Amino acid sequence: AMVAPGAVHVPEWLSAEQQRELVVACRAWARGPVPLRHTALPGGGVMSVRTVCLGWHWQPYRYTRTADDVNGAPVAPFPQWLAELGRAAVTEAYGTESPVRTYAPDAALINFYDDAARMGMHQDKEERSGAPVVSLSIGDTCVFRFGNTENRGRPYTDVELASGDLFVFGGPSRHAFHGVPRIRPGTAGPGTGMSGGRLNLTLRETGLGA
Ligand code: MD5
Ligand code: FE
Repeated sequence: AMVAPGAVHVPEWLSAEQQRELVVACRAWARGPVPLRHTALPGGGVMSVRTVCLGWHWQPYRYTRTADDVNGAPVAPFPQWLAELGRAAVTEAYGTESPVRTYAPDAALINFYDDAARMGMHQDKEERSGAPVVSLSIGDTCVFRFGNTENRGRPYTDVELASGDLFVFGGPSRHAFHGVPRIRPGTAGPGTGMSGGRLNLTLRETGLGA
């Protein structure tokens, strides 16, 4: 379903098997070389979600190759199989007339939400590419707030993102404000591979080059 121009929600896109495989992969990435952690914010706070990155390490508010704000380790590589999944996602969302041939994500942010985790309204502006962001959700359902490009407030649309759902943000939706105001604990069905909480993977083209 097209939620706004360039913003496409595809419920139940990932199979149960794909979800379990992604959870297994994320568990391994969560152990290192840079561990899953609450990102420290410049103002002294920490994010309630826990994050691990692939390809490029996101720190507020830039991408680096090493996790200078965590343990100094080089970020884990971005695997080609995940880029292929990203191209399949863009094709699913936009059809074959889409920019799928050139979609080449080189970074992933993997966010883990426990029952109390939230993400405030923000824009993703660190990427120097007009390419879409691909979002994959696994585990508990969340309320995803999709806003406007002007400010954090209304108008916005609340969308429930459930396990296996795909969301692609491209075109004019790429720089919309968005956030996750709540998780719905215990809503993941059996067979997702998660034992509580929500996992979100976002695939991005940083535009930063090799
Ligand atoms: C999440 N993550 O569910 C969300 C999904 C993040 C983040 O917001 O920055 O890690 S990504 C949703 C997204 C990405 C890029 C653009 C837009 C939404 N958008 O324009 O609405 O953990
Ligand atoms: Fe975001």
